[in-house]
Amino acid sequence: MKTIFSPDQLLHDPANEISDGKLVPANETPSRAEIVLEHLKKARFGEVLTPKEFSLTPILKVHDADYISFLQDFWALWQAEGRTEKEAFPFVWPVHGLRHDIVPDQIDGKLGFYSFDAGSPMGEHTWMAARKSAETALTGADLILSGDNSAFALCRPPGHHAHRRLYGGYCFLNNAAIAAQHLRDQGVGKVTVFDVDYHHGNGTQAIFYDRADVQFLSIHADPKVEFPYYLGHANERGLKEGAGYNHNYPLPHGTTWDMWEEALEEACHNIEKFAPDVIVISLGLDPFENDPISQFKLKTDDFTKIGSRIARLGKPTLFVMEGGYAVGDLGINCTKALSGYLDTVKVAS
Ligand code: SP5
Ligand code: ZN
Repeated sequence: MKTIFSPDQLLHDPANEISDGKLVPANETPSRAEIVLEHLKKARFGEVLTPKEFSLTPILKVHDADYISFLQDFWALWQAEGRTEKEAFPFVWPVHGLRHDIVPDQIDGKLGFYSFDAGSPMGEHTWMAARKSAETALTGADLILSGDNSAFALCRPPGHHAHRRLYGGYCFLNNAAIAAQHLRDQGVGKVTVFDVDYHHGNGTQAIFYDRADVQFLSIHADPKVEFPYYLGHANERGLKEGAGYNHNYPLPHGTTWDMWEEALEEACHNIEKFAPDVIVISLGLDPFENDPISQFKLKTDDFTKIGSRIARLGKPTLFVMEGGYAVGDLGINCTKALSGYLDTVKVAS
């Protein structure tokens, strides 16, 4: 399995995030990608490619043009306001009862307009890193299109919380959705996006909610008690043509492998019924027991089992990295998921 990664993805390097009423050190750091890369190399996992360059076209299939312009122009606007801080946080949002049909001119208004949380610092290089992260996913999709049975897009910053025109949850561009849409546009009939991150993939769900050509499934902490709070319930089943093509498996805090596996089996059953041509895995490693922001209890070897079960679906599979913040264990957990997949594919073929 080839890995795709660009060192430019390291340029987004936030110092802090807002949590528990204060600024705390950022969880979503460049070291996350570095440690995964290091472990994949140590395991002689396969070739590491840098992503190809893409025009904005495949990104604009998923995100609105005004949102993309905002991400591109953010740093210039921030500086034009005379701001000297290295990163920006929104603090006001157009929630219920306020207008969201007029985009403010001023940067603080724009930051709130295009975000859903205050936990996703944006800096000078955020756009560049996010674009490269999306190109990493797109390059992975192209490998699948050219006949590779699997690929690993080492995306960072992550993507699954980003909506068509909203950032949040450390995500700016929805890498998995961009890859899935690209696969469709290049002639793949049906795509499944299966999200195993600890947090609900609200952005991906919203992007494909009214579509029958892209199935979305997510196993995650119950939004009643966990970020992103306002999406991810079991009764969200899709709309219009998309009705029946969305599946959420919210689980309680403290979930261990036994309960997680039950959801995995149900999800895999629904994937088999849908019979996709390609599967995109939103690979979050934050269900891990020692993850600093997660309350699931998966162990390192459980990631091997996840990879192995996905392999038994028997479809071309693109792995797209999402969350996972126990940096010391992230490399090994990610490698276990991917090698669990590969070892099972090898036995089968
Ligand atoms: C991609 C991804 O995994 N994004 C996750 C974003 C979660 N942001 C909210 C983090 C809140 C952490 N607060 C922990 C409080 C512990 N005292
Ligand atoms: Zn997560």
